[in-house]
Amino acid sequence: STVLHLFQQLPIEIFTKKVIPMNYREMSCLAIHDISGVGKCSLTVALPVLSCCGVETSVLPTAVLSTHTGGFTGFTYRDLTDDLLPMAEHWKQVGCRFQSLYSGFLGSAGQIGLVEQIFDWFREENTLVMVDPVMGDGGKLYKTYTPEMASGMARLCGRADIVVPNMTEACHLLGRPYNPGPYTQGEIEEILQGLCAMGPKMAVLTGVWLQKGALGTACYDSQVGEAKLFLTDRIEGFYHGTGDLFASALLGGLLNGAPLKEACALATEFTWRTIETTFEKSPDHRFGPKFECHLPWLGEKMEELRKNHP
Ligand code: PXL
Repeated sequence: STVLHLFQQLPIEIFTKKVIPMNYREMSCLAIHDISGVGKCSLTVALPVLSCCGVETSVLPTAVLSTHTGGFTGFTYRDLTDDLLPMAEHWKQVGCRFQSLYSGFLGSAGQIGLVEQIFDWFREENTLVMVDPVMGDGGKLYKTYTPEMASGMARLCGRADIVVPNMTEACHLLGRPYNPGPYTQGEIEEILQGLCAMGPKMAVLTGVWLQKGALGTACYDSQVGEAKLFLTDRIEGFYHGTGDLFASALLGGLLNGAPLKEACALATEFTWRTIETTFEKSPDHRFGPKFECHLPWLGEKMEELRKNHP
């Protein structure tokens, strides 16, 4: 019948019109992190946040864990080091290109070297490379982090356009003794400039505070030459996964056209909103930040950015 005929035609029309070659896409990202099944950090945070920001995100999982390593014991850990280059090679074969490359938690010194190589393969003239040098927090290095990884992480940061360490990581990278805070504005600026001296054009620091009751982030764009601080009311407690949440939202803002300070302000507010909900509603913060209900807010902010920075 005619109806059946039309129905059979329809998918052919749609498919032929929608075949788009997998070439360079604006607002795209290759996210290189582990995937921890429970605990909401790394890829289980980067993927939803970047998608919400309108960024087409591909993932290169460095390891599969049952949970993240912060606060849980007995977690499983499946290392995927041997899969990294074959996966990236396949993407090269099928013509993948990415506007941004974003690395986070890495499991070994060997993995850091492979990520450097993958950066080299996919970096183009205008690629934005973000390195979150995930190494530790609260003055302590994570259980999986070994001293051999230090020089590799410094090298990887040197190849980034933007780095996003917390205070623990920044001090470790710069060989400074860890200071639990409070910090002076001069100290914060010195650390940000020290990070940029390692190679990246931009540095963003999390976990900064000048006085009790406040906590936030600071950013420095060496091309603009000014540091900016973004402070929010401190909410007591320790919140796993919020560094990844912040870095992902920051990258989303930058890819949507925001200058660094605007992206940093937005990502700081998004993270603070999430922490507030986690504080109110989560009996056990190890299970991750309650960010989902704040994604619509983030999505709206990204739409505003696209309108204001076409
Ligand atoms: O959020 C950083 C992170 C990522 N991945 C794994 C982790 C952590 C922090 O503890 O353990 C596996």
